[in-house]
Amino acid sequence: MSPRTATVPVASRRALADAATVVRWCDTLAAVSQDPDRITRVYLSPEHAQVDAIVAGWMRDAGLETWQDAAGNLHGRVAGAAPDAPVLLLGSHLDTVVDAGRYDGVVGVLMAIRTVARLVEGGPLPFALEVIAFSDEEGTRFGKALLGSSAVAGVWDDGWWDLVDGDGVTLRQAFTDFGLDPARVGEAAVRPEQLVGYLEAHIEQGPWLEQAGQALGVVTSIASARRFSVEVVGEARHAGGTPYERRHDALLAAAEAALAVERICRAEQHVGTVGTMTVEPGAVNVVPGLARFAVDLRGEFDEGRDRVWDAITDAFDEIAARRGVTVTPTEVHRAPAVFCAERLTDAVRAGITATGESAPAELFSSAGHDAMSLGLVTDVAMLFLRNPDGISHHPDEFVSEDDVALGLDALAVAVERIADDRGAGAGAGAGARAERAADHGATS
Ligand code: HGY
Ligand code: MN
Ligand code: MN
Repeated sequence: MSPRTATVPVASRRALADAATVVRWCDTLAAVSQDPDRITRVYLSPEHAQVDAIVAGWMRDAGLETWQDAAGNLHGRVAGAAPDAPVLLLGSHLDTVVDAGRYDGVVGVLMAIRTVARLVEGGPLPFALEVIAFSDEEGTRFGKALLGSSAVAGVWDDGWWDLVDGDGVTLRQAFTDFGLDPARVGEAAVRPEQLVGYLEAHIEQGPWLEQAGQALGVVTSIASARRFSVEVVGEARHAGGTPYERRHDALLAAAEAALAVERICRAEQHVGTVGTMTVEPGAVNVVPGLARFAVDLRGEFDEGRDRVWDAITDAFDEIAARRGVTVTPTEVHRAPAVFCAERLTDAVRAGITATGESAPAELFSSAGHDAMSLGLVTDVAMLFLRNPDGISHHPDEFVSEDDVALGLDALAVAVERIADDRGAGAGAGAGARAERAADHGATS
């Protein structure tokens, strides 16, 4: 990471005003949760509908035309200079993990809305600007991540319909209950030939920008990921009368397996996490006969990720044989590593430079993002915002209003640069429109 530059980036008055709006909106949406004392918003839930209704109102107030697509994602668009103009997509997600922070995904959607409002004040761009608020990036409810953006990318897999949530509700049933038609999910797919690309602003969810003393960073690539649910079947037995030699303890086998995930990933410079574990029958005086746990595995490249997974399954096989249990992984999610497009990362870099940062930080994203789905059909780039202490997926997740403001200036200039690069004379030069818009305060 490049050292801190001599100049201290300063945000425009417009960006500072918009950042205050964005942060206030994040606080508003934080109150929309299935749990009274923490933030949890999952796909196809009443909270999904509620948060989309609120954000759609903000989109319309900013002059965007809004609609919900066939997979439950919220879209807002302003037209380009010509009716058949291509589309530049911006956005992020509004769903959350359990007991989430209030900025993961949300801040990127709201920054996109304010950026579109700011740029169109100078008249239409050579492309339409479309903000997408994806409805399921985390995979919290059904285990499979990126459901919303997978539909938009046209890679929906009908095998997902039978995924079930913690209450045994299938994805198909949840779709229908939400008022969507499973047979029409394909209609959510964008037409790649119409796209200029996809830009996503997001908190870093790591400590590196803070460590580098920088507010913003440009993402080079996004982690390759796989997720598994693992079932361990042993034998429930009496806790008192069963000698160790006769035990097939599913919990202890699962515990060893979880430690093997950590040991192998540390050794191979990957990250593997066991985030959930359940045990049955779940009685103090019964040797557990069944355990289930989830594995989240990530790496910079698909090949390395798969090699590490092979080593993990070898360890599972050894534990199973030694303990006389079965250990059965089932893959529930897989996303290839996505490498951001130079054409768009150059624009993001120009945006960061325009804020006064002479050596924009560049970093790999070990967090997954909707840009991974969009990267299957168009060029993508991401702008990261400093995330103090890297705390995320936690109520203490934070991003400063000043950094949001710098991010808004950078995003506006990045879009302008993309417009200028298309040689359409959209502005007097990269950032010209953004500069003009910066001279006066936000309109809402
Ligand atoms: O899990 C992730 O990396 C992202 O926050 N969904
Ligand atoms: Mn997340
Ligand atoms: Mn996210």
